[in-house]
Amino acid sequence: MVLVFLFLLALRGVSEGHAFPDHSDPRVGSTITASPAKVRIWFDGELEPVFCIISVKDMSGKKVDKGDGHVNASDPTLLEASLQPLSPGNYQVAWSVVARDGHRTEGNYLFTVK
Ligand SMILES: [Cu+2]
Repeated sequence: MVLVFLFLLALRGVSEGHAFPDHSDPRVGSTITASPAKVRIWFDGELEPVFCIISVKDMSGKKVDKGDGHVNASDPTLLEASLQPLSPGNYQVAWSVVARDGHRTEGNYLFTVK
């Protein structure tokens, strides 16, 4: 009984490490003066490309990314999407990823184009 419990604890230890954003471009909450070509989010661990989603919308909910959101082929910690030309305003980036340990994390943030 005790051994089983210890074994479960060990498994749990191994499964830690789902991916969280480390930094992004544009940065969270930032105001930038030019329309960026892309949104890029770097995570603190490698992602499972098939299960990762990124979308960018304006405040009316209109999609402004080009629908090409993907994990970068040469950097499995980088999730990115190309953008249509953005007019001044606020934009929301939403992301949902699965890390190599199979755990999903998701979140969103805003940036402003001036
Ligand atoms: Cu995890």
